[in-house]
Amino acid sequence: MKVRWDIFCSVVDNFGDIGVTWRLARQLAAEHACTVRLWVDDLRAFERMCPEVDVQVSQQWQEGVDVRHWPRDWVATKSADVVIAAFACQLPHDYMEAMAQRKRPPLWMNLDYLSAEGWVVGCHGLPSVKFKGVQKYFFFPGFQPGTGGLLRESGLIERRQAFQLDPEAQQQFLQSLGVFPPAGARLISLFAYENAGLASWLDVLAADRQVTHLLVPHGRILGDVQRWLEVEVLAVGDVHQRGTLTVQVLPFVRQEQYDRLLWCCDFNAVRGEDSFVRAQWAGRPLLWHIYRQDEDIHLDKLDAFLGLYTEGLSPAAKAALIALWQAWNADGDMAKSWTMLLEHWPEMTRHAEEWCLEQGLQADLATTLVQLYGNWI
Ligand code: TRH
Repeated sequence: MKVRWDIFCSVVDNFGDIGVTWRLARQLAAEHACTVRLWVDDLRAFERMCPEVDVQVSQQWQEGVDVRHWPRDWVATKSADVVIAAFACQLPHDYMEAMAQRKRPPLWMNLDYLSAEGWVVGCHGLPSVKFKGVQKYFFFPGFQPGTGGLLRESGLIERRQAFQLDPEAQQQFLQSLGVFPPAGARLISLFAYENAGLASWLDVLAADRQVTHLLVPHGRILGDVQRWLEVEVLAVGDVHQRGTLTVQVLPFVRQEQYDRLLWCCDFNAVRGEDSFVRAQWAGRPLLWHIYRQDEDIHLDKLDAFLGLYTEGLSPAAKAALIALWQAWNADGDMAKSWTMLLEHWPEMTRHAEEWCLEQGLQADLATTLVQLYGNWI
């Protein structure tokens, strides 16, 4: 009998909630032969990364996953064997009642936000609340042994490496997006929240001797790009040149295409949670715009990740990377730290691949979940 999974996703804002749960649901269905229902309360956010999604229907199959619109008025349904509440979302009361009515209670887990902080190892797998005898557990993704690991599809790193060794495949992919960078141009992708530090970065890129082609998927950073370019409008497909910098606006593409974009680029600016992880699997240097939280607690998360990621870098390269990431996350001046980072480019590039391979040694998040269920029953 196939194990049945219910994954609940409430879209708070942006694309991380649906991005993570959609990826997990697909992987459980494709690689672990699980029967997966993905309950999503906002299909419009989902449609952006999976254009086949029909936002009008309450049930549909997408890539082997039973996608359900999570309605405000819950319709009674049986509980699955494993229940995942993503990012502390509150399950419908009637569904929890259905969980409690099962002969054997389901394995109920809260899939938490990703953090590199040390306490995550101690908290991963601990019991959380109980509902009528059904115990909920914390599941923490992470970078260190003892955490739930990171989402990584089987063979991902090998596919990425093969693609990066195939200039023709990369060129074809970029051309399919209307991107024709001049030979030898440095390719950078830019996915970020609004950021006052952007102007100083673009200034230094435009003044550099090295030619840069900056690819900006449609999103929140566009306003800052537009202000810097001093143009009235900035739309998908627009290309502008300032000095040695070309800025091109791309559409928001499906997740698989976004992966390829990251694999093509020499440097990726990413944000939130899922794109941050995907940039690490790209094996290229990256810049993280972390999701802002109250009382600046996100800065602790940033420092914790930097602590892990910079291990093994030379002191000068480490200082340059930390300065750049801190400037980016505090609307600081990017010019000096970017110039510093460029001095360590080969080391940064080597290090990004090493970090990716090292992380790839950990069990991936979906496999960890499946193993956990196996041990639990
Ligand atoms: O969209 P985000 O800012 O999501 C955030 C974070 O997850 C944050 O931690 C959370 O609290 C908040 O949402 C609610 O960034 P993230 O996590 O990178 O998600 C973006 C998703 O969009 C990711 O799955 C990659 C995908 N994507 C595409 O599919 N196509 C694209 O063109 C781009 C740029 C992204």
